[in-house]
Amino acid sequence: MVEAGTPGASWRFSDPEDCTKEAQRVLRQNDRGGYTVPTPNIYPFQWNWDSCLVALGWVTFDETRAWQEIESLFIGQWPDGMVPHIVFHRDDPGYFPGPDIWGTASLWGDRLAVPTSGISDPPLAATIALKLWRGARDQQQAKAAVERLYPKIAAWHRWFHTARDPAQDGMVAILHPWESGRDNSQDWDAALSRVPTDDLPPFQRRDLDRVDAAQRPRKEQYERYLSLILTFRGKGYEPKAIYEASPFRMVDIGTVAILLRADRDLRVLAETLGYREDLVEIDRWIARGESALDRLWDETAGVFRSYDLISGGFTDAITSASFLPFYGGGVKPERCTRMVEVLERWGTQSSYPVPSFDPGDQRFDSLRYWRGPTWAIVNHMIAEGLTGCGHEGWAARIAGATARAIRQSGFWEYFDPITGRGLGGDDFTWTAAMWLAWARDFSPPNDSSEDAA
Ligand code: 9WN
Repeated sequence: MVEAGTPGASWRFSDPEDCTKEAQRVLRQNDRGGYTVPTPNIYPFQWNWDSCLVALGWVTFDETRAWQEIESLFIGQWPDGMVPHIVFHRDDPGYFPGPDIWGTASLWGDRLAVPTSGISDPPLAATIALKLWRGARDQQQAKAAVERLYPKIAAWHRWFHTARDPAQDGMVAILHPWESGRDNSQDWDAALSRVPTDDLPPFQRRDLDRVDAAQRPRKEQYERYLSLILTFRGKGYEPKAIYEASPFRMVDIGTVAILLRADRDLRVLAETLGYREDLVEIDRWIARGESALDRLWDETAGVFRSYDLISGGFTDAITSASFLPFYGGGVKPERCTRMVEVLERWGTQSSYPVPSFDPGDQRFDSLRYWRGPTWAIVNHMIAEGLTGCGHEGWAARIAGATARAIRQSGFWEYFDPITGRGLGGDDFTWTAAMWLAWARDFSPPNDSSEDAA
């Protein structure tokens, strides 16, 4: 069992430079040659949105390696354009559900280079590719990488806008909580309760060998995660069949916001590469995304919310993803102001914002994964979006709190937003990457005293 990091009288890293060296060490340690595992003990494969965000860490000290991180992800791309949330480059018994449960290895004959999961993840690749290209010291290398990546990323976006949006109205659906990256969020409670759990084969979770059960999803949730996989597998992962069969069909506000931003960034890539013929299709995607975002605004709560396509209503949760439209961009100023008011309230109830769930709601749980803890990657996206709409003060506050949690506790998967205690897996790649790419610039100066917080 991993001992979670507790902030003590002294910081784990009193000197930010030591923190930077350690972050680089974590990335190198978790490098498997072209891709980085999130943390070896718990997640021994390549994860999709992890890799995209981790590239932002790599680029701070190895630009070539950053491009590899994105390119290796597309080794797992399906012929229909879908980019899976896990790529199983090598087998490893340390994770459940592994490639045997997903059963995708023979699905596409020899058209699939490696086994993968059968669902996707929030699409960050276009945004990260554009960012890497803009900041590249080696412009020749960057342009060549973007030229290789562009058609693959465009095919992935096309898959989201067709397979997951049959109504063609921008309400792009996720069919499994894992596709949001926010697995056990309160956003999914009601929809998950519709997922049947009779006739499940016995299974053994591996996450609880390594992490305290109080910090992980519950058994009832794992049963439903597995049930959905087996339903999709039974239908050969055929997009129309699984869309119709899934009792879980949710418009995740996080995915909609990230996809909208990614479509805008894909448009810039297309224009810069001179692919003007693609712009009409991308503009259509952007218009649909903007209209969906508008439908997901809850005027009463003053935030965006996720939506249940089966029950036909908003979820009853306000989560950190409700703030990701800042990252998506284009939120009207009056809505930004309302959202910042909600952040203000959350900020009075948590010293390390942004908690993954409303700290004023009785269902808030400061330890349990996506039901309360704060995550560096989500904080990074929210802060970047806040800067883009003129709320630099809040952006700096979130960055400073993230830097403080890391320097006090280390590179944990997530943190208690009340105490800053590190939770989940240690030596976590994307937390180290967020330090390198962003949080370190907002860290207090070298000082070992608690007052520096
Ligand atoms: C399921 C790898 C991934 C992240 C997700 C996070 C967690 C997996 C799990 O770990 O999910 O995909 O087994 O718990 O929720 O966001 O990409 O770090």
